[in-house]
Amino acid sequence: MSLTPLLRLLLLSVIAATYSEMVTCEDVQKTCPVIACSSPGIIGLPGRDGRDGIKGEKGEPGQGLRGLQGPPGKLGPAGNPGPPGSPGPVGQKGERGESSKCDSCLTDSEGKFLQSELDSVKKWLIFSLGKQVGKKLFLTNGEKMTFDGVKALCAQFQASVATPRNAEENMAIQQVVKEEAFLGITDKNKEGLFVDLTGRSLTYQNWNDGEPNDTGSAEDCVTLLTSGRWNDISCSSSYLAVCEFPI
Ligand code: MFU
Ligand code: CA
Ligand code: CA
Repeated sequence: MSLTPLLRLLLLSVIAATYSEMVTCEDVQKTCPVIACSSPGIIGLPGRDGRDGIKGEKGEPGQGLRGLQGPPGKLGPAGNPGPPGSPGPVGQKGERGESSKCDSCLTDSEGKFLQSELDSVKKWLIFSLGKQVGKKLFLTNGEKMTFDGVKALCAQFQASVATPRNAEENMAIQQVVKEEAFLGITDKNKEGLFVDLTGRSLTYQNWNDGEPNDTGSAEDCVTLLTSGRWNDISCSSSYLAVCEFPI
């Protein structure tokens, strides 16, 4: 709304007069006793807006619709390590390690050298003293002794009393000895039933004619005659000792 300058001036005059009349007559009388009081004037216009009041308290939550669920949050930090698990099953035996623990161990080449030397010595021994058949080596020390003496002698050398399992082995023993020798065969447990020293029955036999005859009911051991045939004989008699060695 635009007011003419004249109207604006008139309005300002009225406002000014109103404000001057807001000072009461009594106020004026205190300072100026000359002015006489008269009847009250007209009620003035409302005053200007007051200043902003203090901030109010926080309101109750609104009742609007719930929003959509947001995206998943970022990955949290790693947790603490858990307690140790129970021991697993025992693994397979590992391969042989380097011989770093023993100072006196042989190197591979030293071992190979010694093995070849040992093989040579075995051959000389077989050539000069014994007779090899398959995996058996028959050897005699040339001594005559009782059957129990032969057993003990052979056991001392991790060997057993010579026991031919076939004609070839029987001949090998025959070649090793030039005299009658004990074999690893007896009928001590049951008369007439000849078995080897492990108790197994015989699968090869080469008895001399008329043997075994258990002369004097006292022949429970067996000898190899120079002919290669077998005879039952007293175990307490003395004959050549022949042992068989596994090779
Ligand atoms: C035979 C053999 C005996 C003994 C004797 C001298 O008997 O059977 O074991 O060797 O000869 C007659
Ligand atoms: Ca007998
Ligand atoms: Ca006999």
